[in-house]
Amino acid sequence: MFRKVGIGTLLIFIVLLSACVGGETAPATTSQAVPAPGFEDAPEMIVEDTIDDGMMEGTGEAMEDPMIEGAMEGATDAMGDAMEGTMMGPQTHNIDMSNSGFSPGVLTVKKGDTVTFTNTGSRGIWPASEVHPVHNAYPGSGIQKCFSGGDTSMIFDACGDISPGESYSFTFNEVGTWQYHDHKQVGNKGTIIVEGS
Ligand SMILES: [Cu+2]
Repeated sequence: MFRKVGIGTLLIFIVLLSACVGGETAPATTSQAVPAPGFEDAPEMIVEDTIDDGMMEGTGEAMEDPMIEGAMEGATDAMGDAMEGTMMGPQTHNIDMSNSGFSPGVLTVKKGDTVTFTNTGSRGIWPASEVHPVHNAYPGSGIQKCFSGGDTSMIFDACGDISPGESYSFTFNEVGTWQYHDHKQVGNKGTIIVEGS
């Protein structure tokens, strides 16, 4: 929230700066104008004009400063990231399951994201939460729930073989580091890191 306000303020500031710089090219500069008769002795006007010109020139130089340009680019990037994070919503990530293991072996996602495990191997693969054989490391999970007739969508367990070419998807709503394995080849393991949204 603060970040958005900060970016908005910066953008307004940039617009104001642009307006100032634009004004510099306008024919309104009066410092070199010949004072009207009778005003030669008005030092206040001359001082004012000098200050205005000085400010405008200073602003123009600041806009060309690479440090300022870098900050502006950074603000634009930050805005893009913020939009991606808040407007794109939950993402879906893919993990390949082969006969020899999972790829990527470590995957970081956001809370609410879905991971789709696709079998690219040639035998049945059964992804499930650690710890073999009970599969209860992920909150609420447990291999006994696969066979109790209840809703298995909330447990991190495929509850059976995923055939070659088929996939299994699970949505991670628990923040933490969750290890899993292939129940048919227990040495094949992977890790899903779930970060808060
Ligand atoms: Cu197992």
